[in-house]
Amino acid sequence: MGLFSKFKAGLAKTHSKLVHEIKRIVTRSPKLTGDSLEELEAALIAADLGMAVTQQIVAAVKQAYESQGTTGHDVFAIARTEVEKNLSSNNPDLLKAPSGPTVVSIVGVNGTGKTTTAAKLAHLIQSQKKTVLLAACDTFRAAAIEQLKLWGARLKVEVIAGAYGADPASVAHDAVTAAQARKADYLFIDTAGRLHTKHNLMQELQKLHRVIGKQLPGAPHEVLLVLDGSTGMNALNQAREFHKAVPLTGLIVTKLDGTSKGGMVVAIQKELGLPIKFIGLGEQPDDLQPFDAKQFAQALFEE
Ligand SMILES: Nc1nc2c(ncn2[C@@H]2O[C@H](COP(=O)(O)OP(=O)(O)OP(=O)(O)O)[C@@H](O)[C@H]2O)c(=O)[nH]1
Ligand SMILES: [Mg+2]
Repeated sequence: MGLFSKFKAGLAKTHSKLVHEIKRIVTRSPKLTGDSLEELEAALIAADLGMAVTQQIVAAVKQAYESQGTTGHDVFAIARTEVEKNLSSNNPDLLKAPSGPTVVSIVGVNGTGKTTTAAKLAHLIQSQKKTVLLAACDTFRAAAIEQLKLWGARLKVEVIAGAYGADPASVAHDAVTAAQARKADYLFIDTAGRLHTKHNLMQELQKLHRVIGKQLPGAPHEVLLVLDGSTGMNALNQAREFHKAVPLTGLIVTKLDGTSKGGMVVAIQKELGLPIKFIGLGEQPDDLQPFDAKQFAQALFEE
């Protein structure tokens, strides 16, 4: 499947709801009266595009109608253009350290998809013929280490792990040592789920980053926050709080395949200005896509 087909398939729920709603609105009232503009606004908000972007789209539709008279088709094109505009500053490329392993710390609240995403990233790097290691730094949740080891066995990626209850920072330290010894290109660190409101757990994460930063200057080179796409605007708060505690370099939004609120990606990028690096569109290793603004906008609003 090509990249765009994957975007389209993964975002099908959001797409079909949006397109269905917009068609219903413009078919019933092709002239887009005040009432139908309000309905358009409601449909965009329901897809979690956020107030700012929604109002931008509605204003652009209104303006187009006033200046040239608009048809249903134009609404889709206008929405696409506006969404793309809001995402255009986004740079999804993973950083590469100038020398030595690039260390990527994967953080987020419980259950957002961190472990699965770490495995998917390892798979992606492998497919680029680069070498990769995984670090099992969730030493807290039962079965978390086995979960990552299973992924490692499935993908044939080495997993550096410690014992349950071990200090995650010491496991991370071991993993960096291993990554340096193996001359690995990338090391992905799977961390335990933690609530952004739990001060001691955020300190634990700061310590982990501090320890590997001393060991390997520049590490972690990327700190990626994994957000569950179906949690809607609550994700914004999570991102703000994590960013305060451990400066983030980017975001990954998962589970977009299971929600009709995929517009939250646009709202989040607009609000936070942090790059969306990848989106998760399923549970398989291949279901992680580097974020592409143009294709994302198209996948949401293609008629
Ligand atoms: N449909 C779908 N499911 C996903 C995606 N990403 C992760 N999942 C599923 O979400 C569930 C939780 O994923 P994990 O990777 O264990 O989440 P986690 O953040 O590591 O969880 P904790 O370590 O407990 O905090 C699993 O069943 C995954 O298969 C996605 O993009 N789409
Ligand atoms: Mg996990």
